[in-house]
Amino acid sequence: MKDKILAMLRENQNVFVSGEMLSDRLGVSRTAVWKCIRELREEGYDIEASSRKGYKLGSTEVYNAAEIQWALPTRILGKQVVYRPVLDSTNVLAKRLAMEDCPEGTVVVADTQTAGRGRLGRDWSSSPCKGIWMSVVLRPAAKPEEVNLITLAAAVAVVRALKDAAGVEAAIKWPNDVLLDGKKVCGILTEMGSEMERVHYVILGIGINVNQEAADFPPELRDKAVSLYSFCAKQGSDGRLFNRSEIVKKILFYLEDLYSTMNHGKTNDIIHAWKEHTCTLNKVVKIKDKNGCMTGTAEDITSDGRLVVRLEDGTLREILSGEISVRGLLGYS
Ligand code: BT5
Repeated sequence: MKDKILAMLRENQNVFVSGEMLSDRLGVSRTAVWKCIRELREEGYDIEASSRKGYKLGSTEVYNAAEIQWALPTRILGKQVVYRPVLDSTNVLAKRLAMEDCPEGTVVVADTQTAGRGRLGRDWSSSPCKGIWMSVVLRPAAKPEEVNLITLAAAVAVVRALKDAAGVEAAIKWPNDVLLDGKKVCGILTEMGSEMERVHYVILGIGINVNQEAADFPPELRDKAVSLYSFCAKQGSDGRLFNRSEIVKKILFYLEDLYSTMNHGKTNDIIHAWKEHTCTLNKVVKIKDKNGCMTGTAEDITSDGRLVVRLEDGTLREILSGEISVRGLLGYS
């Protein structure tokens, strides 16, 4: 019944709905309606109550599984959403669920991560209640070496979602960073369980800085990290905070579209979309790998997502993973 009341309030967001109407429609007493309203308030919903006018749902953000699933326009992704106020890492729980055979498209979100992870054992700073820390379980019909494309697809989905949510044009630094104004607004960590030829599951971890102010980042990140909110505030926005559930929905929507394109073998569409948004091609890049450091120009990416770099001696090198710095970005001048 609580869900039905919430649905009716949502249909009339920011408008009063009378208690009488709610109790008539649902065939329950006004007291029962009031009890549900109290529970919804306890869950964080901003519901104004007036003895004359009834109940009005405000627009304060609520971030939980039900909110993400409300009017979610997907078929697979997000059909199961696991929300936790606090987790060590959403990737860790998603991996456990994947190993327990959870349905494809299961999404894990947390308000806070105490041990958020980046790639190569690095940390991911996850300020409480201000970012999107989510992981999606996928089971692609792909070979392990093709999984790179999922990271590229996720970066495109994030760029599209940020554009929808805030009208911003974010840029993708190969392979997994999404930047605003040259600073990192999102990082993606793709992990998989596989055999030589077969992928069992992929955990796509996406971290987005949404509503942080500069002071919410540890001092060492303040020059290289940015949130959607602080970027928009600098551009002269009205200073409103962003609704994380809405952004998660948009990401899942775009990701599902790209993922199904990929599963239908149209990998070129992913590459094409990625190229539209990248800030890496035709730039001088520094590559760090186990053999040391090399400089070259990023010329292209291959159909499986490797970066093609022309080194200073004129030879071409394909990079599958690892670290690159792009001249002009994140401290490489
Ligand atoms: C990444 O690693 O960018 C992948 C980050 C993935 C985070 C998500 S959150 C949900 C899911 N659960 C997890 O535990 N992880 C995923 P990498 O390319 O290695 O970048 C890590 C580096 O980015 C760090 O060493 C810092 O320099 C910087 N960094 C850390 N936290 C940041 C933040 N919140 N915003 C911007 N940069 C950050």
